[in-house]
Amino acid sequence: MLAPGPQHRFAFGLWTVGHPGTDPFGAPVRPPLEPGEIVRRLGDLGVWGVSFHDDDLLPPGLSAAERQQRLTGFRKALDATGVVVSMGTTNLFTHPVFKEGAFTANDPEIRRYALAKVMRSIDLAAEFGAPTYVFWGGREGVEAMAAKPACEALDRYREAIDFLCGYVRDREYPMRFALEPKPNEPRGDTFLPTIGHMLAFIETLDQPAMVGVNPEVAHETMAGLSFYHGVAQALWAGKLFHIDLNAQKPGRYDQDLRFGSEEVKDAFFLVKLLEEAGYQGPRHFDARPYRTDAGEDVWEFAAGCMRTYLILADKARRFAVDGDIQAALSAAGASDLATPTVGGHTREAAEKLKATEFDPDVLADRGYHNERLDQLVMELLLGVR
Ligand code: GCO
Ligand code: MN
Ligand code: MN
Repeated sequence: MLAPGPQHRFAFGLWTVGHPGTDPFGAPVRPPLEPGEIVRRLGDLGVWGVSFHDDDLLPPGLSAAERQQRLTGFRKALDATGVVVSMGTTNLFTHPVFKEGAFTANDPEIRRYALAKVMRSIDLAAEFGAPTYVFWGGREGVEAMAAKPACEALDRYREAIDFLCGYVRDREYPMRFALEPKPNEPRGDTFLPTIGHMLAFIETLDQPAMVGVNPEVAHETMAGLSFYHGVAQALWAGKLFHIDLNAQKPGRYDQDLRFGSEEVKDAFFLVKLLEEAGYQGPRHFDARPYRTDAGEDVWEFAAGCMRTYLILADKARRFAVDGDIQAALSAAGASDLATPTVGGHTREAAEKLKATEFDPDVLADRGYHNERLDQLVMELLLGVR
């Protein structure tokens, strides 16, 4: 039950297990891993999918022969393991050219360069059959507020996504886009900072149906928001195309910790939500091993992400059949929320409702027993039920 397999649709980015442990204060602590080797090791662990930035698979500056060698090695590892490419994305943040932005750079030449880089990267992702293409706006933001008119920046952001939707349609790639919000880091403020901002932005696009979101645990948590509620709204809107799973302490820099290693109750309700909603997309881990760890521990980290997910999924199944929890849910009135309030508006219904006599004091008398319910959840998670 706790052994990962392709049916679980677990996926990792090449840059996650491959992360060398650099941080703003420290040098690499782990040697680079070759993409083919990453795929083989992930395949051994029961991972279903792998994702990459253009520069992860093909670092800039390779000769034509080196490029070919890396592509062939990657392809062979995919074929040998059955691991699929579940997502592609572009590095629009490392090179100094993007220091002032990519799609929202003030310099139109840099914006055009960014679009050209993305189109080449989309071609690469399509070549490997990636059904989803992610856009994380790493450098799309600003420190000096005066330097970048915010509404024009959104115009340029929309222009870029519209142009790239047009590109994918013209090429007839079976690919959808997933936009990934983040409130800040590396920029002082990032455009489209939360799931809610992103959902509103998508509705303004030329092709809203082909664009959804790729929310990340760490990012909503950094903003002090409930990731669970953000993901629920994305699911409700039919826009959860992809998800980045990791862990994060609130109020910190983007920590990208092993899934479930912080905020366990939040992680539980997230897994419960994804499983019960029948989410079919990748369970994609965008996390990195602790900088203290090296060698084989990288694979402990990857296995840990999946094991915790599966443990929490099992807890969600127990939640559904636990008699005490179900009784506490009834006492809380949880299932009554599914009952429509009044139905659609008619003049008669409105008049009837206005004429009804309510006694708010009687209605207010009821207690909802939420303490008991929450304690039962804690005991389930702490392993005593
Ligand atoms: C981050 C982001 C990235 C993106 C990745 C894919 O905070 O660094 O989460 O890891 O997810 O670039 O677009
Ligand atoms: Mn991410
Ligand atoms: Mn992140």
